[in-house]
Amino acid sequence: MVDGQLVAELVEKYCTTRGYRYSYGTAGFRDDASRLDTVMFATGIIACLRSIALDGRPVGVMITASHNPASDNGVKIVEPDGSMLVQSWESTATDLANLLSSGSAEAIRQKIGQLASSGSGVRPRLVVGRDSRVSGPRLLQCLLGSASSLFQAQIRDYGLLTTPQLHYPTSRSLSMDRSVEEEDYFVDFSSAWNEITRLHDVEGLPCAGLVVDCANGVGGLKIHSFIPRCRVLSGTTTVINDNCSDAESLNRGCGADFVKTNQRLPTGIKETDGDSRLYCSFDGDADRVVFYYLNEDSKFQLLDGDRISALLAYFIAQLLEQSGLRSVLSMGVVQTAYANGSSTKYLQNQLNVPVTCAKTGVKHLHHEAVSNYDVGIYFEANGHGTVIFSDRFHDTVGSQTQDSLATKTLRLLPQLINQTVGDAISDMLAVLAVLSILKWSPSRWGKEFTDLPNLLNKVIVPDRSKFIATDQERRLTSPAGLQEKIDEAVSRFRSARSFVRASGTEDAVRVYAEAATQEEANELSAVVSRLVL
Ligand code: 16G
Ligand code: ZN
Repeated sequence: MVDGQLVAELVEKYCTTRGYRYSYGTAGFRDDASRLDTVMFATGIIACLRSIALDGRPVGVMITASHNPASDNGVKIVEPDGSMLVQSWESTATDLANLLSSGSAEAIRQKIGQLASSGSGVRPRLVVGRDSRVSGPRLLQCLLGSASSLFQAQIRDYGLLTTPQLHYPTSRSLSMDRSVEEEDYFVDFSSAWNEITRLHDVEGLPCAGLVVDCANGVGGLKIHSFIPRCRVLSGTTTVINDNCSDAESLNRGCGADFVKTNQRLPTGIKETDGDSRLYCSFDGDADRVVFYYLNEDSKFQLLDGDRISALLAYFIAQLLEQSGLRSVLSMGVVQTAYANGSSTKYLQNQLNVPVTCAKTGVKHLHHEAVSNYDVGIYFEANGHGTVIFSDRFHDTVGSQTQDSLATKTLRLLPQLINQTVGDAISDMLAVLAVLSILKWSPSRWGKEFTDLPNLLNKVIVPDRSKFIATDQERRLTSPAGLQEKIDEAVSRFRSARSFVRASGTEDAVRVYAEAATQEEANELSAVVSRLVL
């Protein structure tokens, strides 16, 4: 039995935020860092219980607030297979955090005493990492406060990591007979890159060079260790916004979210640069990436997650065709309601690739990709995504007797693409490999289809929980009558589509509108935004 006095002391020391309501949302707990001590202590307990429930298999904990401002932070739990915490445990995490925040001292002592004694002799194992935020080390102490003191967990703290780097050792710890090191991650992905580019005799990029904007986050630190290992890239890559020691500059005027949301260049790149390089931006924890280039008029052209899906689908469909496997293995793309209508049409009509729509949030897309396809390509428009290859894919491609270039390439792709979770570094390599093999310049990639003009608006409402969506968030069932009004508004515009959904990360609702012209998209957005208020 855990000593009640110890519980009381730990709670007093680590759970100083009281009377606040927490919720384990789309990407874990996320909030202003000053309020997260209590929730970190709760997360230490939940992560240990999850590991115990899985017979002591290692559970990951990543401390990050991704693209949010430097003053925020957050935490998410990773399953031993590298996927996100199973959904059924999310409410357990929320309930415990709220009990620690608002429960009576006696209720807290009893609950923690009971939870900490339920280990049945299994010692939990945790794998921990954090992004570059200043609050990270302090919040880590709160996590250790419960995991070490109450559960005597075996903890491997990797220090500064990108989110996908944390997923990597979490999912590999059991299959290796030695401890997984960060070096293994670098070696795995750089070897796959070197092998695939050698196989195709790639000696240069199909553009004047590559510029990587690291959002002044942890990705900046890691990319400097990674790029020198990669043939072709080491001589052609410029890294910018890589100052993760300047805490306040994180995600400020730079990074994937800034570029996608504002549809403009980040700090450090000027339109007058007017060159034919390919640019990409990571977000603060380097789990997503968007690309862009400057066209002949030096205008910014975005190549977002929809474009990445389309490029990979085009390439992999071609490889499957050349290997005689197009009708043997199923390939499909998973998008969210935010995907541009043109990209969906392109995939379905030009490439003959089935498209499934999932709810926003990586776990939903991942699930659809795994459930439906042998090659499941999924990207949110914001650049978050990856490709999943099924066991049947590996068996079929592995047992092909003819060893064509296409088949060899199909064997290498799953090593180049981080299948556990979206990964800015690995996704960047996949895109660069495909462009180099196809000899497509950035503008050639951009010409595959033309986006429908669109606008994403944020509306602050008194209570976003009133907005209940259905049909993968494309329609509302509540407030009553609102969807009918949106339908009526949409019917007045050409090639139009609009939907409203409550944000999972901010206290607001989002209004998406697309139409034949930018003026119409803007007008539709304004009309629907007024309906929401
Ligand atoms: C989270 C999701 C991201 C999604 C975003 C939507 C993960 C790891 N992250 O950041 O994929 O696009 O939420 O935010 O799932 P929203 O609900 O505020 O629109
Ligand atoms: Zn992120």
